[in-house]
Amino acid sequence: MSLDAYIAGLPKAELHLHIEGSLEPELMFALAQRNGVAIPFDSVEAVRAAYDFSNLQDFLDIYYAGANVLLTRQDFEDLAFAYFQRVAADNVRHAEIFFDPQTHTDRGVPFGVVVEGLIAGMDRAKAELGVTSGLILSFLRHLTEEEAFATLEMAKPYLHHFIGVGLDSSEVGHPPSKFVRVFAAARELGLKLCAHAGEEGPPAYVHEALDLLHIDRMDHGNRSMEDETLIQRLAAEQMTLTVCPLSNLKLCVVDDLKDHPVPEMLRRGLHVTLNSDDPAYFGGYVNENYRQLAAAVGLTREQVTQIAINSFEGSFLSEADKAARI
Ligand code: ES4
Ligand code: ZN
Repeated sequence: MSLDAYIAGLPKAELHLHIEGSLEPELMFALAQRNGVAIPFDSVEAVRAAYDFSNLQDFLDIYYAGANVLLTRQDFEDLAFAYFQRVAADNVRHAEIFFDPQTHTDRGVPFGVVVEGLIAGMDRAKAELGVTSGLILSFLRHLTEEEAFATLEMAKPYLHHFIGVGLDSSEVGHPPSKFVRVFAAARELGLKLCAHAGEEGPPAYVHEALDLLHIDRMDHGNRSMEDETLIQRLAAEQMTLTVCPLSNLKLCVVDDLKDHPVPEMLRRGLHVTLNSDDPAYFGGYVNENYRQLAAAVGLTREQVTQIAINSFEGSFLSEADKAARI
């Protein structure tokens, strides 16, 4: 069996996925039409041609613009279900998905509309596809901690729908230290904690995510590899890293997949998982991330298997559920 076929057949969990980043151009056009929202593109091809980024901010500008077509509960349900349909074909059996409430509430879309729509899509995915999932509320780090607190307040009536909080958007200039209090408040509410760290930001931001936010899982973490003490610490703490190879390539975090840090991360005993981040924008879902990275750096079948096991181990499923599913 080829390695690609082996990857396709492996049961996997996806732990780093922004649901707004799974909005394919075809659905963007359909929702723009359904909602009477203007978008600055003539065709699906023109949208895809615009997806040429030189850094994170380049991408974020287009990603937030794309999200403008999402208005109704049905839009969010359709968005989520389309993602689950696509990844069921990749044999993703469980997904823990981020959403950015502030991207929607700041446009006047009520918090409850977003959450109820996403949950409806997740419930359908479980019933119709057998894919389980959890929802992670992510704070936009370019906004203030006060605004993050306001978002957490809006989340309180829906708390049972969330497994955790995250921290995303523009990293450089917005260190984890900015969000210490709101992360402590989220933990008090029983939520797990994730943060994007070391994607573009320096190793000092990764230290802050560990020391000040007390995260349970790290998103990206690439630049940890510049700091020997950090590498040893992440290994000792068995911290799960949700690495996103095609995202890193498209956002120029790496120049070439051949230079991707995953092989070194594995050699150093880090708990690596592979994920798609924003698959509609970065050119591939989970299996494509496994395949392209494996081909570029020469991952073995054993390494690929370990990464898939890590994806369940690093999930926020209960220990009993993990044991049943690995
Ligand atoms: C994101 Cl790749 C990435 N980094 C930070 N924030 C994000 N939000 C959506 N995708
Ligand atoms: Zn991300």
